[in-house]
Amino acid sequence: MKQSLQSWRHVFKLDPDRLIGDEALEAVCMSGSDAIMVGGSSGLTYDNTVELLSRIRQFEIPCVLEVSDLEAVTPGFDLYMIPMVLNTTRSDWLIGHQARAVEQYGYMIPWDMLVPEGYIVLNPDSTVARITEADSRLDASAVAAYAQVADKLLRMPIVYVEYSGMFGDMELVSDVRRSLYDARLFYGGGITDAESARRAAAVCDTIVVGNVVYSDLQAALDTVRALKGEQQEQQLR
Ligand code: 1GP
Repeated sequence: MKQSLQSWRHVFKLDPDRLIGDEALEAVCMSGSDAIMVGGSSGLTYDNTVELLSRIRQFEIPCVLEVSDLEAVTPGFDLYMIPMVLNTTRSDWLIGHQARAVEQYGYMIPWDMLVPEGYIVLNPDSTVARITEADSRLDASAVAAYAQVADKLLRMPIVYVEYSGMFGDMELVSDVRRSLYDARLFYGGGITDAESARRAAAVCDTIVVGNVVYSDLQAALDTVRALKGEQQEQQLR
């Protein structure tokens, strides 16, 4: 599964704390997206995570858990993504919570199923920025520097530029991508239609689409079509 992550272009992020009907969930899982990431900044519990996982498991799409709350960690996911917030001002969100989790549960951690994500949180008004007390007013060169620390020093496989709730600065994202050597660049935030999906996909490796699933399902599905059309065109060339 870790290998297949290298080819993901489109991921839907679903929040166990938000309601999604069976038909909408089926449409999301059958959309042609490359994976479902289960996660959210608040309100995750064991129960709502297990319930969402078991509903997604009716379909074949890969399903990974983004671990933001130890209480919500449940077995049965394909991979476990471990966010480490690079631009937090509190070391807990970079490494403290993770170290305490290892201390408590180290003996049962399936290490080969874990994938660290170096998060750079850039929307100061987002829940994740507030919770992690991220220093989100960074210019492009500062963001690129964080990204390079993650990629070249810490050897993280994923750098995740997170604008959750707003569409970010695509020039900045493009600069970040140019600065990376090995890491895959995930971008998430404010992708609400085919056009924003295409613009983000042009400057990163993997786009993550969250909120619009709950506010406008059709537009969410269009974000997949926008990318799959692009892939078909590339194959025909
Ligand atoms: C959130 O990056 C994801 O963690 C997606 O953001 O909800 O704004 O699409 P949106």
